[in-house]
Amino acid sequence: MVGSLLCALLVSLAALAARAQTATVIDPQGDAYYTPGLEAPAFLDILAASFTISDTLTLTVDVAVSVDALPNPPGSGGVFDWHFGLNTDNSTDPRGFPLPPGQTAGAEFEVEAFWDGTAFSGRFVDRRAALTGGSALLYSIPVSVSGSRITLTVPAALAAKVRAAVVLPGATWNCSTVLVNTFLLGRGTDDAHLADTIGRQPWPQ
Ligand SMILES: [Ca+2]
Repeated sequence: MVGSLLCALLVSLAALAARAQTATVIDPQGDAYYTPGLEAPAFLDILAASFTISDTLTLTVDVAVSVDALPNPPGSGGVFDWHFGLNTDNSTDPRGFPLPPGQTAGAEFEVEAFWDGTAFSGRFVDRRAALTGGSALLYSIPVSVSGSRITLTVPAALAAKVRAAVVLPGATWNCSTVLVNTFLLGRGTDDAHLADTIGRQPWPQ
């Protein structure tokens, strides 16, 4: 009896672990511009982005060319940034990082890949502490590249924070590419140059 109950429980747990929620969005090619008339590089031109929720979070962005051999970002301390915003609660707008201290943005969490001219790195940011006077929490996360796809993986312990914070139906996610001329944006948004954007999308169901 105990054995069969345990077996049923394990089957249920396996089903829970296997059930992933995914959202994929397609974006036009040739629409990546820093400003009108100033074209951004094709590796910042988003063709598709996806967000999959299981035990971990997996976020992919497909761009118009391979990202296997990227140039140095222009400017001192510059990085290219493939960025996801996760807006788990549409009723709150945390202040500050990575924006200047007084500015707010809707995303409670950020997941992003950086290229600094030498290597890729991945970062997960929990911005919620800013709602109660604290500072954003930053974590390094795995990033991998293959051809024209960049894949970010949010480990289970961090993914659990996101899943627990989701307030449906207002939760959204978005994806954008950015040239950042100064790595930490405390100096103002003039340092960040948006290239391409997929606007807010419904949370994966
Ligand atoms: Ca595009």
